[in-house]
Parts: sequence; C-alpha cells; structure tokens
Amino acid sequence: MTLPPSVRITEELSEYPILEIDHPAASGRIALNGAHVMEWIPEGHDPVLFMSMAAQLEPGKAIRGGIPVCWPWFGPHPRDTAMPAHGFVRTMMWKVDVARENDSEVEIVLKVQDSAETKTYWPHAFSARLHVRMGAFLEVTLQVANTGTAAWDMTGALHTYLNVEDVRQISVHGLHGTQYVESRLSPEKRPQHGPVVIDQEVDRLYASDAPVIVHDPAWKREFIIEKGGSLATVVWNPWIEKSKRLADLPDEAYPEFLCIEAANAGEDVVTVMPGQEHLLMQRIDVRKLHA
Ligand code: TA6
Repeated sequence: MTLPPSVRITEELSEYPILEIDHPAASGRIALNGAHVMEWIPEGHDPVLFMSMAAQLEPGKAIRGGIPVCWPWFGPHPRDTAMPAHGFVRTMMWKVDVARENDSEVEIVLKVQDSAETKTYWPHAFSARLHVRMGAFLEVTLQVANTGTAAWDMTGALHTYLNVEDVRQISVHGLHGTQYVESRLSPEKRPQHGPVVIDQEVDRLYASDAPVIVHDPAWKREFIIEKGGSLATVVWNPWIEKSKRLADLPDEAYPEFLCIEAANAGEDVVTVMPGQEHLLMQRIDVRKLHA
C-alpha cells in the first residue's frame, strides 16, 4: 500500500508495526497491534492521550494508554472468566485498509475480521474497521459488521486515556443528573450531582449519550468529547491501590490520566442483525483556557 507523505510505518520493535503520523495539523502514532491510537498531538498543543511509561509494546498484549479498542465485550467476559477482559480485538494485529490525507487531516482505516483464532473466543462472523481522522481534532470510529447468518449481541468501548496535569484537580461536565453505577460499589444506580471530580478510585458507567467537557485548570485546557452510537459513558481512574496492582502502570502515574470512554456497556447491549453494522464514535477537540 502507498502511504501518503505524512504517514510512515516503522518497526523499531520487531513484529510490532507502528504508523507514525507527522502532518502540519497534528502528529501521532497508531499501533497495528489492536488498531491502537497511542499518541495524538494537535499542532500547538501538548499530547492529549496518556501513555504509561510501563506500557507493554508486544504483539498480543494490550497497551496501557492511548485508545484501547474494547470489543466484542466490555469489561470481564459475561460468562467465562478465562476470557480476556475487554474482548480480543485489542490484542489482534490489524491491517491498513486506507491511508490518505488532505490539508487538514490524515485519515487511516484499519481492518480485522473473524478467523479460526477469533472463533475460539467468540463463535461469530464479523468484520471490523477502525476509522481514525487525526488533525486539529481526533475522531475515532469503530465500525463492526455482522457478516454471518445469525444475529449477535455486542458491547464495547473506545477506552480513551486522557493526559491531565493532576486528576485531583480536574472536573468533568455534562453528566449532571445522569444515573450511574459505581462498579466498585453495589450495582444500584445513583444520580450524578454536578461535575464529576476524582478524589478516590472512580469506575463509573453513566447512562448518557451526551458530550462531556474535561476541565483541566492546571494545564489550562479543556477537552470537548462528543460521541455517537453509544448510550454509556465510562469514567475511570484506578487511584492509589488499584494502580499498584497494574504491572504496566507506574504506581505514581495515576494522577496523570483520566479515562473517558464512549461505550456500549451495562444496559446498552447492541444487537447486530446479519448484514447489519454498528458504529461507535468518539471525537475529541482541545481548547486552551485563557486564565
Ligand atoms: O473502563 C474501566 C475498566 O473496566 C476498569 O474496571 C479497569 O479494569 C479498566 O477498564 C482497565 O482494564 P484493563 O483490562 O485495560 O486493565
């Protein structure tokens, strides 16, 4: 495949191709392992996505940071604890389907489909494409199609790790009044009062299709996060104790990120009929705050 001028493919780590993007509007990196957007730096801004210094960049391993593609299930497998958390496509090697650019953005489409290996995890026929539009904004769309003869149910998420100065100082706006479940506590729903602040481990699933704004006063910027095809927004920070249990995250790194995930999860289970598809989209814009 001929890549456009702003895109090159590197393999500094053997068997681990990474698309390097260097465009006037933005730079970034996308690993073919998991179709994983690892980095996005819009022109004139600091990096928007968090990447753990201890991330394991090895084929078949999930990457701690960037935008993990969680599919065809979100979280632990609904029935079989032997199955990988967050599905299996984030540890598969995807292929480049489209790579093009214009004056304002680079567009990359990666693809993967069912195989004998995927059938050991999930007995269905599917094709999946991840569409990445990278420029002054970042728009990621997971397009999944049922290429089989029977309907299947799916859950999933674009599990985005956002770079923040100090998670203890940020606030998330747009979820006031929304019902949420805190997965660390009982499964009962509770209403969000005002902005979401992080002062403990937070692992919440909000029943929301609304945009959110992450306000980072210390870094003097805001992230405007819109989405499509999703009725669930997950907000996660592991805080102190859980961070210590994550081998691919330094213990002292938890203040540096917040996950805002466009999800199909909880009660938002999607049924895809044969020949049909589902699109899950997240768009991030960055705005500087003028103190
Ligand atoms: O999205 C929140 C969550 O489901 C948390 O419960 C935590 O497990 C996180 O995802 C990270 O999961 P991972 O499998 O990537 O370590």
